[in-house]
Amino acid sequence: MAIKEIFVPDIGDFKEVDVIEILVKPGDRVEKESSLITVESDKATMEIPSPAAGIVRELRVKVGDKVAEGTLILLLEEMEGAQAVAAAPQAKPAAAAPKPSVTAAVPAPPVGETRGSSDLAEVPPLVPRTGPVPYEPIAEPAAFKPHASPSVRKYARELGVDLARVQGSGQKGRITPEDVQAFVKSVLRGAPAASPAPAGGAALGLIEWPQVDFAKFGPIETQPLSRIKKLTGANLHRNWVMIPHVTQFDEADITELEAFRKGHTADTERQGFKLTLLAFLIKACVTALRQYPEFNASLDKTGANLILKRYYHIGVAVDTPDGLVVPVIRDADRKGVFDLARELAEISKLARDKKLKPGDMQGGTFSISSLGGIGGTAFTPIINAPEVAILGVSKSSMKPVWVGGKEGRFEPRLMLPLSLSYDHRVLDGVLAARFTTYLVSVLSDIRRSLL
Ligand code: CAO
Repeated sequence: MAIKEIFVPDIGDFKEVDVIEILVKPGDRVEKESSLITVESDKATMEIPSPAAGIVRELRVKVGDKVAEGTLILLLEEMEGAQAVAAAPQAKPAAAAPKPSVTAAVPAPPVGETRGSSDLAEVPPLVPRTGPVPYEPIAEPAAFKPHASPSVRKYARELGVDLARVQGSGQKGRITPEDVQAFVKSVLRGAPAASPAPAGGAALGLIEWPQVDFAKFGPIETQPLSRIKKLTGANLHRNWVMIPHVTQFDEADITELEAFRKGHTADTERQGFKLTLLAFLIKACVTALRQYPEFNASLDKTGANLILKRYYHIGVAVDTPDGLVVPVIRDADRKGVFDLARELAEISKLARDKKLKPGDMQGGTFSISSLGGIGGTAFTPIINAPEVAILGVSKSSMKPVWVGGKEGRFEPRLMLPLSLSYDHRVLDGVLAARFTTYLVSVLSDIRRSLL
């Protein structure tokens, strides 16, 4: 039996496409028209079928490869009677068939067109296309379509899975066979399945997520989200949707605190670390959490009980090139400001070097997110569940503050903006205002937190 090379056929306007699935392995027997691989461009997903029946002898592409017309896909031991060795993209099932106006943008070559390359000189004419070139247009808002290859759609259909409810973990949010399996497992376990924004919206009875072909309006570039962004994004989304957030804003006069901090920076820098404002904020928060223990707490699974924690593990949001992480400083109540500053430097370095272990980010009881080194006057941080509150810190600035009562005067004071988001199921506005007022008083009189 002759070994034949199977190449990527003419794929219309697409110069280079990604291999996103390999549907066969060496030793597999394939029929004519069975799908061999799935490729994907910015706009389309298509399966390349076998132009002949035979046994797959050797794969020459792998997932993630970029291929173009003429790329060798595999070696096929052809069965008798098979002629054509150049594959042709397979038309999609009717449900995924494009609108005529869209397919017109990807013209099919004339029937019988041959290749110009000498390597491919022996390749017989392309199998004529029997249908439109597969093209998966981004649907208009009325018809949200999950991002999945035809074979994954088929797999989902066989299992009775509604792909709109499956979260895609592949490139550009594409749904993989493993995502479908994970979804089925989660349903069998009775766990609520994660769902992307559109399906989540549908579950809430909202209108569908707008699906826009941005490329229609100008040049675009697609950047896959980092693993950290996907993970934190899913957590933030859940927390934002499930926790009724309220944010209480306040300002602390840190004029004295800054003077104290600056007075010690040279000393700590000699010891090899920076005495940051954040270290004082951690200390002040612990003092306020001791005073208001409901903020150092979590709801239990039933939502009927509040679990007050007698330990103070403070999470600190750290920005890294791959996204936001929240390492935890343990037993912050038992550490001095200098120790906290030293530890902060260590964990933010570990975070940026991607060396944090999962345990370093667990067990937090309250979090602080500081954007003070960057700018802004206030923001609404999202609570880091199962915690019930988070403190956002913005950039301090000199402000004229009225001091001394009726006979007083304006004085330039360094004011630090604070934004406390809290879970309104657990904490009410009065308590939150008391917490921030107390925190402001602690920060304004550093002796209170240092004692
Ligand atoms: N007001 C004014 N200036 C401030 C300030 C504040 N609240 N906080 C810090 N600064 C200044 C510092 O004085 C320092 O200035 P110098 O370089 O002149 O000394 C500079 O900003 C950098 O501060 P720092 O080195 O002390 O770092 P930090 O404590 O502000 O932050 C860390 C450390 C890890 C929190 C920070 O690097 C970070 O990652 N911030 C982003 C947090 C984040 O992503 N939050 C999520 C927001 S919601 O998505």
